[in-house]
Amino acid sequence: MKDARQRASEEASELRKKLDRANHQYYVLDSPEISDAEYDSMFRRLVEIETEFPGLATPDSPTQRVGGKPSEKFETVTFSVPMLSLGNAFDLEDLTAFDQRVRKIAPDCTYTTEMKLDGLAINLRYEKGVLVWGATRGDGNTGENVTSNLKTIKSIPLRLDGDVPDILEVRGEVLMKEEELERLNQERESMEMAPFANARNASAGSIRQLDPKITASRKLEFFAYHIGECSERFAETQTGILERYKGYGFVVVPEHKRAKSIRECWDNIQKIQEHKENYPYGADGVVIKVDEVALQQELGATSHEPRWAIAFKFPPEEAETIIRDILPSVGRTGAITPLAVFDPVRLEGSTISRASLHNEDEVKKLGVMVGDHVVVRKAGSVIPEVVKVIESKRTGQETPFVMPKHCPVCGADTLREEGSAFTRCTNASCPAQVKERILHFASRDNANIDGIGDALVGQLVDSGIVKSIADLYFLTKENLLKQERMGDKLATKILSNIESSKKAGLSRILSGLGIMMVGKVSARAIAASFKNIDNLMGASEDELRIVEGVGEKVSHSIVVFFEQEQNRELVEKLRKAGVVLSEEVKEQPAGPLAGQTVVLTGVLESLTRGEAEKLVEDNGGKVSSSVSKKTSFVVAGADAGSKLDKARELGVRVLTEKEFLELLSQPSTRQTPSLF
Ligand code: 0OX
Repeated sequence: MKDARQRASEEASELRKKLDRANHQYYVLDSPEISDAEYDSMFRRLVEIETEFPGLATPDSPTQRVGGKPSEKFETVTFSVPMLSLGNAFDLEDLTAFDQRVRKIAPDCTYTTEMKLDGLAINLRYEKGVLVWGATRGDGNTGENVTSNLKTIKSIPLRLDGDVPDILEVRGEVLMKEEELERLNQERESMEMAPFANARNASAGSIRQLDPKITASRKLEFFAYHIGECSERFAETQTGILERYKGYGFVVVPEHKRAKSIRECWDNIQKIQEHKENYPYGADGVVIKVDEVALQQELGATSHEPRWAIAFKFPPEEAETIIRDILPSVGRTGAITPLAVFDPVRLEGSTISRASLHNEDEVKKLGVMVGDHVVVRKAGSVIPEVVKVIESKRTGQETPFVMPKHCPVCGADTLREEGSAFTRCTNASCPAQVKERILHFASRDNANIDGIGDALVGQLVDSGIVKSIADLYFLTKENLLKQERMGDKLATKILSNIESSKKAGLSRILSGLGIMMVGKVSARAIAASFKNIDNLMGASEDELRIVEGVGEKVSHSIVVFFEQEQNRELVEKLRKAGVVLSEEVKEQPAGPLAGQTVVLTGVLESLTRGEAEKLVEDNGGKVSSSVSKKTSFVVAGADAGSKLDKARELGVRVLTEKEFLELLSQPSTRQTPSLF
């Protein structure tokens, strides 16, 4: 006789099959066969069984979709097959050039065209048919493990049935319908949260949620279009890959179609473009791929793009609107940026009503005035910009923008120094500057203090509680509870985030200070060389210039920053608060490249760019993106351009890929230079 556990196990497996089938019918085929009530009742029964017999819960059970425990931070995963991005084409000429490059190597290839979805690229890894992890693309070599969140997406099968390779990585795009974005934004606005600019940001924001329950509440969908690691030959063509994916229950990228020639691809593109407005998801182009997998392999890839595929980008949408105002807006460094405010227009899936005009000269160049009819678009499909004035619609009533003589926020004098494009507010304590400086300091790349956003900083500065970055570290719960929309739980969380940021390390604190011309990368190099703030504050311009990437202007800017009394006071206050002002000294791995700075350029034959960078670092060297006299050597592959020229000009040693690999097999005698 069967025992209770075995009966429960059989019932659970039956329920899982039925629920998977129901999910597939509902989310993939869009034609449900059972009612919601039936689904819920089966689901509840399965939860009951898995609670009674926890050992019976499987990772591919539909109950795992509702979201597990919130994670503290995502772990990273390394891709065995890098996740490549795509080169762009903007017209038929670009496509013809692509076709010529392809046909040199694969004269008889067939192409496919498919929609280019504007979401978040994801890799799903299945082992023996079970989803084991899913990750975002990250830098292409390592991504964030967001499995719990991906499991909440109903169109991602947790298990693949039938003939499945032992290892299969399915790649595709996660995104939401435009109408779901609108719903989400209405909800956010009602909670006074900033709306998402587009479906891509909303999808990325939803997938990178630490709490999977939040992801589950967003209607995300997955579209498969590519393959990563696979333990066997999966299909002969791109079309075959998609067909096999469909067989497993995936929704595949829409509009995929074969084409014999690039001309036929162009016809497909025109057709897609004509009806893209009716398509419910955000799409920003059409991807053209060589269909035959064997030819794709023959064509190979450059360091980050396949040579067998290209993205045709739809031309940016433009709209006409009327400028209602040009507001001077004060930034972190006091720079006053003219901001155009216009009648809201919908572009590429979102509504825009403001665009930066950058500076006084740009306003003059565009010739834009308040009351003008203008054409606007989104640069790179993201940043709103004013393209041109429609002069034929001028009435004579338009008024020009005048850069204010006094700061619109604090009233101090403004100044445009000779040679600078920017007019600045001269008062370093101007509340607008203070707010922006604090937001910059707290931002993710710097001290990374979650919860310190626009609204809170505005209140804290306006009420006089916070006058400088360092004041953040002296905030009390009482201070926070006095602010709007602040509960005990949130206040505790913010204080704990502020506390954790004390250990962010010198490089993040340094880039957070907002020293002019010191960004994330140079701050990292400076912190690594000077080790602590006292060494740095005592450094001369000459000493600073020894650091890779620090030239005349940067070193001058740093010295001037630390000469200012209020900045020295700021550092002392941070120190008093217990903020770590030193950098943990990471042991440089020893190796033939110890202490050497290497620049990689051109297309390498046997290594991807990521592999080459890793080799340099694993052998004790540092990779730099620009060639200078401090560069130890340049590794130049095919089509190397300006960096190779610069190396020759400066007399920097140039190695071929082969010479580079040979060098790594030799022992080294050079030591890592350290200033301290
Ligand atoms: C898309 C999309 C992106 C992937 C790596 C080589 C070819 N956003 O819809 N990428 C690809 O393919 C790339 N196809 C797509 N449809």
